[in-house]
Order: sequence, then structure tokens, then C-alpha cells
Amino acid sequence: NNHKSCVLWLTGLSGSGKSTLAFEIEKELYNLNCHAYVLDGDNIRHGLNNDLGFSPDERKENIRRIAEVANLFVDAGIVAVTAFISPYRADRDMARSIFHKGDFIEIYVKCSLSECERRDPKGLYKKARVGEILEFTGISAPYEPPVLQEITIESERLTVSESVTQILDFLIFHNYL
Ligand code: GGZ
Repeated sequence: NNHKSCVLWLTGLSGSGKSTLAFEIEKELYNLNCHAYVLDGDNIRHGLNNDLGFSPDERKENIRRIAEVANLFVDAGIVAVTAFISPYRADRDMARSIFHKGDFIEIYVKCSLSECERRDPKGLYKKARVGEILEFTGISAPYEPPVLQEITIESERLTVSESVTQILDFLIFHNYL
């Protein structure tokens, strides 16, 4: 309730655990009486951005619109939690520049490609390997890991609950909560 709103910008490979983590963060913030909302593929790529594919330019426009929408949430006093691959460093920096200084918290959900591919919850890596999906991040399109992220979550090493704790501790330490 008495929080400083911000965007928690999760970035990482498909299958790294961004969405799972985003919804757990939302739940924990709710328990702290702090209003949060998750933006992810289900509510953005299937709606506002359903005209966009996965070329570099379309990903850039995807990220730009998401950042603008998340900024409106922050203006409204809501913590926005975004869960998109956002593979290009330049696009994440462009997103960051849309927010007031301090409102953008970049969280690298770090997980090796081999582990993401082993999990392959939707069978997309398999399809990408045989060329049924083109420009797939990690296989046939790049993922540029962050260099100046506020938080790194080692999602292969930590439980979801430990990951949420790491993020809440950051927010408390930096006076967001
Ligand atoms: C990457 C793709 C692709 C391609 C479809 N490359 O695991 P998922 O299914 O649920 O998450 C992926 C999601 C990525 O969309 P984003 O909006 O997060 O991407 S970006 O930030 O780069 O714009 C995956 C699915 O969409 N998907 N085709 N070619 N992921």
C-alpha cells in the first residue's frame, strides 16, 4: 500500500521461468497489500500486440508498447511485472528510457539454454530445432544477456520462493516497499 510503484522488467529465454516468477511476485505483493499486475504474452501478445510477430523490428515494437503500457500502470500507482524475452539490449534500454529514473528494475532470469531446452514446456525448442519455427530465441535468433541489470535470478539454482524473496529484499532495501 505505502509503496513506490515501479516496473519489474523480467528478461530471459523462453522456459527460463519468467511467467512463473512474475505471478509469484504478484501474489506476494498482494499479500503485502501492494497492488501489482502481470503483463505477459497471454494478455499482451494475444491482445494489444496481436499484429506483431518475432522479427527484430516486431520484437522492438512489442517491447516499446509494453513499456508504454507498463509506464501507465506505474503512473496509476501499480507495480507492473512484465514477463517477455526482450532479447535485445538496445530494446531493453529503450524501454528503460520511457520510465522515470528509478522506476525501471531490470531482472535477468538466468537459465542456461540447455536447461530451457530440456524443460521445453510447449515443445517450441523442438520445433525450432527442426525449422518448424523460425527466428526462435536461443536457437535461430539471439539473446543478449543484460550487463547492467538491477537483479540476477539464478533460476536453475533457486526455488521460486527463494527467487521471490531475493526480489522483495531488493525492493525493501531500496525503499520501494
Ligand atoms: C521466441 C517465440 C517465438 C520465437 C513464438 N522466438 O515460451 P513461450 O512461447 O510462452 O514464450 C515465447 C513467447 C515470446 O514472446 P515475447 O513477447 O516474450 O518475445 S519478445 O520479447 O522477444 O518479443 C514463446 C513464443 O512467444 N514464441 N515464436 N520465434 N519465442
